[in-house]
Formats: sequence, structure tokens, C-alpha cells
Amino acid sequence: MTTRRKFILSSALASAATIFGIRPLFGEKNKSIIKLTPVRKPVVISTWNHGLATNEEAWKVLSSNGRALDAVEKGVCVTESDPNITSVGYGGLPDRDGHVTLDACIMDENLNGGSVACIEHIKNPISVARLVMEKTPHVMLVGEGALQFALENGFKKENLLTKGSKKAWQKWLKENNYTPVGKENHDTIGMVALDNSGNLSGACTTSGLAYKLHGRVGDSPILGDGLYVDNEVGGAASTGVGEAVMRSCGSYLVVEQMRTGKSPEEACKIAVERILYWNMKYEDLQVGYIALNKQGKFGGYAYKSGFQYAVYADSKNQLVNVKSLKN
Ligand code: SD4
Repeated sequence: MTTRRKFILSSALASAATIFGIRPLFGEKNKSIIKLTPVRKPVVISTWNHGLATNEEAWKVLSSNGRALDAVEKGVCVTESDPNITSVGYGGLPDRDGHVTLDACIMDENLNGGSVACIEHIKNPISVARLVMEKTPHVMLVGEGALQFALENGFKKENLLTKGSKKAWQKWLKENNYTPVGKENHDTIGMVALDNSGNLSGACTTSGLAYKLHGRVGDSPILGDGLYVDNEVGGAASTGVGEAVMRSCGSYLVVEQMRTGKSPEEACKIAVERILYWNMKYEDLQVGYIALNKQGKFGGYAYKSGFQYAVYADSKNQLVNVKSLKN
């Protein structure tokens, strides 16, 4: 092909890519762009103010040159094991039938993922999700099968319904006539970390919406919804009404926006704008995203005000109030 023809063809491809909003940033090309920019590391971010304690644990791993994957698993285990956090793990509010059913997923730096959904009786579902990733040919196990897999691998069967959560559920039963309202149960923990080797990993774990229908699974254990990590670009995690996140493939959308060069905050904003654009209707609708890119830059955005995330970077652990589309 002559040089002129080659030029015309590549310009045509470039403008087609621009029209469709696609930029060819995959593979080697993408890697070389990222290598040119300075990297701040390690960094870990996680949702809500309980993210501070979660970050502390993750930082222990990161600051001793550990792997981001170990950091996110150990970090979110803190939240899962805390009986006073009623939206994650032990102490999580049950479904409308009184079952505490948990959702969790994890992703490493090689696009590997593991997930469990609607699992009962296991205090640390994130560790089961990691085992699914590392020891099985699958990505996701659900319900009874997930429990069976956990027990076969040495996890203990426990009662996760604390006195406090049981009391809250009984009160709800009296007042709400057994009608699931899809009301948000704030404080799913989503976490993304960048380690000293420059690798990204993430984890997300929750007891989901309080008083949901038995068997309901939200966004949190779904790769691309509650969490997505692409080690060439960045990672993102969500919190809020899972149905809205699932309908818009939220975390994947955030990561793909970062791939086109958007900052973490801009990428998160685009993902919540998608929810507004489609006019999704849920009672008490809130969705918040957090994102961390390969360079160690981070950000978040929420549908409505009140969302915070915790960031541990430059040896400082602090809370950030995020901007929102609505008050
Ligand atoms: C879910 N996204 O199950 C979770 C709930 C949540 O803050 O994040 N609440 O839909």
C-alpha cells in the first residue's frame, strides 16, 4: 500500500474510532502510555467511613511490599467480621425471611476473578471468592453450592444473624407487612489497591439490600458491576442500589472510561450520569463509585450527596467527601 493510501486509511479508522467513542488503547500501546507517567504507590481506596479501618489492614500488607490481592482480601475481612456493621458479613441485616445471605467478589492483576453469591453461614465470603478464583475452573458459585465448597475447604459454618440484626428485622416485619421495599442498606465495602510492584487488585463484599427477597443477588459479586479491575488501566467499585449498577454495568463502565483517558472522578461521574440518563427509579436511590488508576490517581462520584470514601496514600489514611449529581 502506498504511504498516502495508508495515511488515508488510518485517518479514516481514527475518525471512526472517535465517532464511536473508542480509542485504540489496548495491549502494548496502552502499556507504553502508562509507563510514561509517574506512579504514586502504594495506594488503597475503599467505600464509606468504615473504609478507614479496612484501609489500615490493607496498608499493613501494602507497606511491607505485599501483593494488592492480599491487601484487599485482608482489608475487607475486617469489615466482614465486624458485627456492628449491618451491611456486610457477620451482623449483616437479613433478607425478609431472616436469612443473612452474602455476596462477594475479588479480582487480581491478571483479570482473574472469583465470586460467591447468596452464600449463608460464612463470615468471610471474600476468602471463599478468592478460593473460587484460585482453586476452581469457575468464576462464580452461588447459594448451597458456594456453602458446600466453603465447608469442603475448611471454612466454619456460623450463625451470622446477630441479636441486633434479628431485632431490626423483627421490627421491620411488623411495620412493613413482609413487603420488600428495596431500600438501601448503606455501607457495602468495595476496595481497590495498587501495590509497590504497580499491580492493581480489588474486592467487594456485602449482605446486600436489607429485607430483600430471598435469593436476590445484587451488583457486588458480579465482575463488571460491583467491581472491575483491569491492571493496564485501573479498578473501580460500587455501592448503593445494586439493580441500578447492574443495569448499567457500572464498574466496567468506569474502568472503560478511564481507558479513554478520563480521570477516576470523571469516569465515576459518567457512570452515575448513565443512571440519571435512563431515569432509573428506585426508592431512596443512591449509587456511589470509587476508582483508582494505574498511576495511583483516585476519585469518586455519587448519584446523591452523602457518599464518602477512604483513601490511604502517601502514608496518610483519610476520608474524602465525594461530589454528587443530586443533593
Ligand atoms: C447491593 N450494592 O446489594 C449493594 C448494597 C450496597 O450500600 O452497596 N449498599 O445492591
